[in-house]
Amino acid sequence: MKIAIVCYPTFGGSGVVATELGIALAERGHEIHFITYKQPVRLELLSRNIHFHEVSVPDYALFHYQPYELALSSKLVDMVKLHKIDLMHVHYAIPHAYAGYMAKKMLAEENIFIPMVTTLHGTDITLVGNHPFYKPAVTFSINNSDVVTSVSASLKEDTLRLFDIRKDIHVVPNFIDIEKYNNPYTDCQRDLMATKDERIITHISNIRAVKRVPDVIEIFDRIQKEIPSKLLIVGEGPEKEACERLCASKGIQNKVLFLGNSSEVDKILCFSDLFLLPSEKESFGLAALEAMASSVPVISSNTGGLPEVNQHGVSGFLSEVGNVDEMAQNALLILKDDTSLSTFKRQAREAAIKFDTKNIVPLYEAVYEKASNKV
Ligand code: GMT
Repeated sequence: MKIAIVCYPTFGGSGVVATELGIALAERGHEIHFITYKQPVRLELLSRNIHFHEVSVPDYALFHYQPYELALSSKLVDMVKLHKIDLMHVHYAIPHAYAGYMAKKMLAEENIFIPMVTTLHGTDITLVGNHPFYKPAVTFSINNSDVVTSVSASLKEDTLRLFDIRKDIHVVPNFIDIEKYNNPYTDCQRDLMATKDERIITHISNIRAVKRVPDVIEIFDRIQKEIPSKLLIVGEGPEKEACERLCASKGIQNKVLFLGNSSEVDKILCFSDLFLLPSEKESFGLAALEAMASSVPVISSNTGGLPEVNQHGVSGFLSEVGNVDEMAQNALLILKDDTSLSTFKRQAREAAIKFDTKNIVPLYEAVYEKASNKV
């Protein structure tokens, strides 16, 4: 099929999933057209089956807000016609599903009928989309998609609870290329980060309030009092400075490394012993899955879709949001000796295998088939 993928090109999980999906579909013989405002971060190599079309929004002084949705829907119309695209797959409801719907309507005027699949990723439903300013438009664009998918059963429940939805929602979980992680050829430079006797604890996120990074620091503070360890915080975001100040106030700034954004998380995870994800909300937790695929056990909150990913007592442990004492105790249980750590490492990897690309991407292909039969 010729598929247009609309996504955010940033480090966020929705953009990463959309990009990895496009790459996997291209490998399976589909022709993929990424349509967004910048080349997606994980799309390093363009290939015969992968194309990128940039949406540009020229600045015009009259506009207080530049109309991105308008430019995106016009670009979609032009690209669908030029490349004879069969289907649009939009990731993240705001504003992509809305722009996709407008493109569909404009194309229908020219007797071109194209199906649209919308994938809901999380904050488009639980945080932003639920705001009264956006809710009618989000409800409308979900109801007018040909097929809707969500990345977890929990996100499906949230969507049905928060919005007036008349559509079936298909759960298609996040996925990872299991071969890419735990790769014996990865250049695993552990000694750059810590000494031999130290455990390495990692957190990766966009350092927003929803991720509760201060809880990460609280948990780590308790761990480092018992076991020599280092904390690596990967990512950039608005809470970063406050977190740096918190580390300084606790006197642990020399044990916490803020590494900034990275497009090579597999290289960081390969030398990590434990992953912390104590989020307030998390529709799936792709970062936790990437850790597990790298044989890194996960201490997480039990919110949203996390219990569908992290198996309590197997790939790590889950606790109530904010229960940093319990999270630290469970972390110590995993880290206390090499036997316990290697058992959890093995189990984390095993629990990740069911989310391998080859098991999940065919579910999207089935969704495309279903959507195509609807127009
Ligand atoms: O919160 C993030 O890490 C970014 C966010 C996004 O919109 O890109 O991630 C959401 O989508 C990911 C991919 O489906 C999910 O794995 C994340 O759990 C989800 N984030 C939240 O629900 C907070």
